Amino acid sequence: MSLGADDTLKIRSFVDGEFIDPATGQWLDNYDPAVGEVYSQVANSPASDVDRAVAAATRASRDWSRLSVEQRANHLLRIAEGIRSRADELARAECRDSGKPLKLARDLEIPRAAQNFGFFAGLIHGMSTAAHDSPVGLNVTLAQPFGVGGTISPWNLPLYLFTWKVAPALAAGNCVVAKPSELTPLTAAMLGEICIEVGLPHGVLNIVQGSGQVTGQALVEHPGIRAISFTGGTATGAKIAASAAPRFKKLSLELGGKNPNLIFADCDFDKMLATTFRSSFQNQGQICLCGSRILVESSIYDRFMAAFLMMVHKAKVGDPLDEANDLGAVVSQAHQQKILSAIDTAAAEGGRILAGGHAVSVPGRCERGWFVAPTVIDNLDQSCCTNQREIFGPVVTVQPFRDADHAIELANAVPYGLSATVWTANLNRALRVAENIEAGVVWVNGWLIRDLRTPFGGVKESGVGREGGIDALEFWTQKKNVCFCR
Ligand code: TXE
Repeated sequence: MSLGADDTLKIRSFVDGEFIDPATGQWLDNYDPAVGEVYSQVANSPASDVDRAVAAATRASRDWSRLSVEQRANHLLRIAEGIRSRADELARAECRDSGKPLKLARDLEIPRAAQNFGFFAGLIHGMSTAAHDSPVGLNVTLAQPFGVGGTISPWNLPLYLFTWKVAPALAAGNCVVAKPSELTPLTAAMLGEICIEVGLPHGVLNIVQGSGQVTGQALVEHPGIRAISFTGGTATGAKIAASAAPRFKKLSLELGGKNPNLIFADCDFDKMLATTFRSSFQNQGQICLCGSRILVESSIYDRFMAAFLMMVHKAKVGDPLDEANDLGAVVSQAHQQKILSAIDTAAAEGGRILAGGHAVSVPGRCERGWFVAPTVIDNLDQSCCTNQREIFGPVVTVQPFRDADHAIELANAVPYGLSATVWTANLNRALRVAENIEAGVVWVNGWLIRDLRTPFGGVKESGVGREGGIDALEFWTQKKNVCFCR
């Protein structure tokens, strides 16, 4: 990264250990969503830059895949340390690039980015090789890396999700060509600087910056990349799957969600209320795990609504640098418009907007930023558009349910199946509900508790494949059986 001739910050691709200009000379404007202004430019790397990155990764992969587990783990640990040593700077960069509250980036996301490398550095020590003996042969099953892996990550948790994909791919012995979102490219570029600082061999991690249509598509189509891990919207996931299928690439797709939050009358009300506020509005609702459909047992519906609305009305939306604010800006003007138009649709469908429902103007430095008030809507049927489509903003709907069966029916009546939250003191019921909910992740009496050893992913239109723990290392390797014949 450096300043261009016009003094604008230029965010370049990182290829073979150095930062390069896009071969076509094309740059995209990059905005600070909290102030609504361009503050840098990001390379829109064409297919030829992706070629360069894949060639560098292919060269590097010979040595990288032959390193001992300790040597590879040490490189990952040095990256983790490099992230920690620049944590404050990274958190500020993430806040500026995405509009998210600084405290969220600083306390959760950047520490987790470092932890992703540390975790997989540890986990590879436990990778084992299976052997099956018989009178006619001894079979040894090798788990071999692909050579070069591709990763495509979104803008909502930029460095957190970028590293969540890159770390296991590298740990398993692959070199990587990684594409961050063009809306939030900055911290990935800083990670490139960290790779230089900690002496990661050239070509092991390459970061191609650019749009999905240009750079992302080139990465998906590249014959040198045999496995791709993607997190983003369901529509983009479908496009990627359609490009990858005829090329027989291995895919992991983490897509959207429309997650239910099931609240039974016997729950710990105060804990549920505080957590439900977070699961609704953390990161302005732009987390695939946010619970955007709140389902409440009828007997406590009025009590819940009164208490929840009081919290929502008190919530502070504003400058993400100000620690007193609960919500920052949404990621872009286009995304703000998408959220506001989803709220209009909800009103047209007969929804009652009980809180929010509008953009927020923030005086001072952020007066032109893109903010949306936390919004609560009820009086909508499960089948309406609002309750079916992902909004990915600070917008939740609330619906009453009669009993557990009704709650499960409502929970499952969407095309998605990423996560769910169940609030009840009755653990038998919690287990039955959890077993019957169509989701890859279910929390009982909590939310967003993530143990990196556990599998993470969705069912139905929320994706295919699992990330996390040993599942991630399995994704990034392919099995080869070698039979020593007797
Ligand atoms: O994401 P995209 P968008 C959902 C959310 C949001 C919607 C659209 O509902 O409103 O998706 O968001 C790259 N080939 N989520 O359009 O397009 C792109 O450059 C290869 C849920 O911003 O999915 C970026 O790096 N790559 C979600 C990444 O895909 C392509 C997080 C994600 O962008 C590509 C984000 C292509 N043809 C949005 N087109 C979650 N699951 O957490 C785009 N990309």
